[in-house]
Amino acid sequence: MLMAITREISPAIRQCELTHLTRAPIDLDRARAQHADYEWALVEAGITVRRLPTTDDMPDSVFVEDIAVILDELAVITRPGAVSRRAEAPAIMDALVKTRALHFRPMVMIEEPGTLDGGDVLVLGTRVYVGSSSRTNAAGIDQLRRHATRAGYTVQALPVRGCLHLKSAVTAVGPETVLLNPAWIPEDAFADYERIAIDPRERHAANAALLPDRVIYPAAFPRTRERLEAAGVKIRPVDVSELAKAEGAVTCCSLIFEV
Ligand code: CIR
Repeated sequence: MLMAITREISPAIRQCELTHLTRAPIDLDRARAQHADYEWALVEAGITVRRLPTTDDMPDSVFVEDIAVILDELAVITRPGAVSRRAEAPAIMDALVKTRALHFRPMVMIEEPGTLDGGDVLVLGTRVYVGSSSRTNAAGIDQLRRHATRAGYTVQALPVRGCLHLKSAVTAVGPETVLLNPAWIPEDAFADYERIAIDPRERHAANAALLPDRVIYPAAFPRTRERLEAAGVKIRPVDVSELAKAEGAVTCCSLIFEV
């Protein structure tokens, strides 16, 4: 059974971390409605959703993806690069216990001086790609490499330039297919995969959330959506315009794992 952890939007989201965007007013009610529709898209795909509560001192806590990397064999609790986000981890660990995610998976932690954001980790089969970014440092990458290698994965680090996370630049849209922004990630790093490039007029269009039979995809990128559909990708569109103002996209709002 597939399970997703999500987390409600903090009223403090207006004070969220921003790296490449300028602050724009966020309509909290609208953001919550959009987030609820995103969760509904997970439910429609047969995924059981567990939404965690939050508090008003965790502006970015809706972006649960950054706090853990859940492989079939182990769960890695990250140490986020933004200090303001480190308080988000205990509730996620608690939820992993309660959802039985840790029943057959050991849990390991990224430790100081390592930093790692889950948004920098792209898992394609037994390959793990990890972005070296403003959030994820060399020590964090080394620790992830050690843990994932032991579990049978190969780990490749890639530089992240021009965007926040590796998954701002490239995500999976099928078992052997990636969607990428060639301006932010060298295409040849993914030469072994089918590649779909975003429409260059839609810079933030490379983040798609792959579910077993469909892809959750932002309504804001119709031109890239056409390219995906032409390649046979089934799209469930979501309007995430308010979360986009917080520099979030669609992978970042859930942690999906098998229980
Ligand atoms: C941050 O800067 O940490 C948040 N405002 C956005 C995080 C988005 N996370 C993601 O795409 N994995």
